[in-house]
Amino acid sequence: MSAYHPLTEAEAIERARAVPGVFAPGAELTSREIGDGNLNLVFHIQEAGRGKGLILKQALPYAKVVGESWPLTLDRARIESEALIIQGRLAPGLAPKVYAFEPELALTIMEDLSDHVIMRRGLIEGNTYPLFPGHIGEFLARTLFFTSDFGMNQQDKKLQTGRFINPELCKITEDLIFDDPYTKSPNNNYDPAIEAEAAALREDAELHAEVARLRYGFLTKGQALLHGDLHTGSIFVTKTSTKVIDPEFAYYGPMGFDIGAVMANLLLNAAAQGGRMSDAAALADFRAYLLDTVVQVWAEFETRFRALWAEHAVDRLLRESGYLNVFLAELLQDTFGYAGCKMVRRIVGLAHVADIDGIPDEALRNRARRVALAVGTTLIKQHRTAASIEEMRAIAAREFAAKEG
Ligand code: SR1
Ligand code: MG
Repeated sequence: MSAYHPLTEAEAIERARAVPGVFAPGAELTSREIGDGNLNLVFHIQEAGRGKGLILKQALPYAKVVGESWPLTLDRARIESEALIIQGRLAPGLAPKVYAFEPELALTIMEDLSDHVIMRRGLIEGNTYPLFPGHIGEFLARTLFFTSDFGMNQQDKKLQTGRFINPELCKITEDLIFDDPYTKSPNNNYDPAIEAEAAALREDAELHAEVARLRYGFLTKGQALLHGDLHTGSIFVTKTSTKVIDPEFAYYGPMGFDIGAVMANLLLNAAAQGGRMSDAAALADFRAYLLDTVVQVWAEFETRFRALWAEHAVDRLLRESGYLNVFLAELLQDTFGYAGCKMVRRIVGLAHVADIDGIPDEALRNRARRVALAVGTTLIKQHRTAASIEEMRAIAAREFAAKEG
């Protein structure tokens, strides 16, 4: 019989106590279930009177956001813990330390990051993170390069691809991002006030043709081991530190899907701030910061990726043929397209973002949704001609002015 069962808080404390070298013997420990994501239980275990403790993350056999009617593999916990370990090794300091993985309980025990905040929350509150572009550029460049055919033994990469076959989690993405928003799906979830915009998504053949290309890329382009769900709710930050968490959607896919996810969530926050910040100068400043961050993330990523290529590219023909420039030009275009898809899904699809859904005023909330849809659909439609990251800044600024002006 399987030993799997959802842990009680008391059981979580006992598991945490068994991790050597963290808590004093016999210490009084408290547990709080803090999971606010869509899928898992998360326990925060602390010792009375001391700062940091441990995080225990346990996969549930169904999608928490929907309920037991949506069963979901527990193998995602293995994938997440293995991805965390790989990402932590490739990008030191940018992922939480994993202390233990207990497969029979689908349980990962990891570093407590409660001295950080979830980046989505920090941005909603109008905070800035000047070191973030360098940190996430480093994370993206190193994790994507060193798990790809550019930076990893190509036979080992094929074997590693096999360990990250993640069909159920990929299916969620395939449905929620690359299908549902463009059809009448029971998964969709949007305010009737934006019915006209939702209908336009369903009827736009030009848009469907571009989404189909991006969907096919997600299905087939096994370029690198992706995080797979790299939104700002999967990133913990302080002013000086960035930690990427939650890679349960990890699989071998197109690099632009991860980079685009970061861009999309910065742009969703920028759209949301139009309904949150009432002071025009403060709004302009914060949006300028967000759009600068978009540009810097790409620049930091590209600089590092080029340096890694110069020093570590394993493939002679790819290295010596000038292929890097061709690759990066296509990657930028993928980044635009996937960023757009990720914006659209957060407005009309199943799972939204608090940046926009938490805007108190209903009219401003729905205006922010229209703004986000306009930016997202433009990114998708223009992705195959994108030649510079500056075009992303320009598209966002233009749509903000057009829809709010
Ligand atoms: C049913 S899961 C919904 C969403 O939550 C996760 O964070 C992923 O973004 C997924 O698409
Ligand atoms: Mg997650």
